[in-house]
Amino acid sequence: MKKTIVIIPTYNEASNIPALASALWELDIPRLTILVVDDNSPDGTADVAEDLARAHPGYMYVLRRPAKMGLGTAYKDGFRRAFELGADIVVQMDADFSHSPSYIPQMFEYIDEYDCVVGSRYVEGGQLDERWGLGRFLLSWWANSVYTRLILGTKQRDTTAGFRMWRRETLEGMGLERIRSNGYDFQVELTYVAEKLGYRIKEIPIYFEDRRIGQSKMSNAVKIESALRVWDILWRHHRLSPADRMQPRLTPSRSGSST
Ligand SMILES: Nc1nc2c(ncn2[C@@H]2O[C@H](COP(=O)(O)OP(=O)(O)OP(=O)(O)O)[C@@H](O)[C@H]2O)c(=O)[nH]1
Ligand SMILES: [Mg+2]
Repeated sequence: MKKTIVIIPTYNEASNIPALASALWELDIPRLTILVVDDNSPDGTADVAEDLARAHPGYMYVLRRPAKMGLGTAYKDGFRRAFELGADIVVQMDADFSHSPSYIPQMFEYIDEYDCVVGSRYVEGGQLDERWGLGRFLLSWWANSVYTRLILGTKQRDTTAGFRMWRRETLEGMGLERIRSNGYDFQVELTYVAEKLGYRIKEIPIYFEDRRIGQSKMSNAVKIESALRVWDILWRHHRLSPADRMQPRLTPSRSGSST
């Protein structure tokens, strides 16, 4: 049976984690395991997650990092830990309910046929929070679906999507050491590298709800910086081709998981 690990990077998400964990376990996906990657959140997110880990042994893990070090390295550390834990399927999602767990079963419908399934705001049927005004929507749509795609030539419409399901083999083939972005652009870099390496990506439409509780961490300055970094991503990876996929390594935990 496949082992699914959902990685949730957190910074001050103590009030979201228990409800999100319950919602994920209620999906009734066999062996669904949660890995929280916390950057020493002052609100004690890691302690809350560790209480859950004690109450649900083997289904919840907490990776504590010493300080706020950014989303990109949080995911890279999380992916490595997920491999060690024997993941066959890895899901990336935010802690704040912008990514509804209810889409995960739908993602599973495509993960045999595709190398990665993306919860997308910008394919037909996808939607942003109704509270977004037209200006905010247009700016986001333009940045994700027009600007970035024009520069990188990617097919994926939601280039900064943070809700994705990966096969382990895909993530291993990506070569995580090549991914260097750490902010919003981290997701863009994953998109670009995956496409350059010829992986098959399926976007499914999602309704993206604004965070219900907790504080926003992504400032406009971060967004602008990420927009400029698209050029760096292009420069570093434009020569990649499917021949540059890394060979998946058979780690002991992986062979253990298949028994
Ligand atoms: N470990 C870790 N997690 C982070 C960091 N920055 C953001 N996160 C988490 O990454 C996810 C996405 O961040 P959000 O703050 O929701 O970003 P956003 O959706 O663009 O903005 P808001 O929802 O308005 O805050 C959330 O689960 C955050 O807690 C970081 O530096 N380290
Ligand atoms: Mg959010």
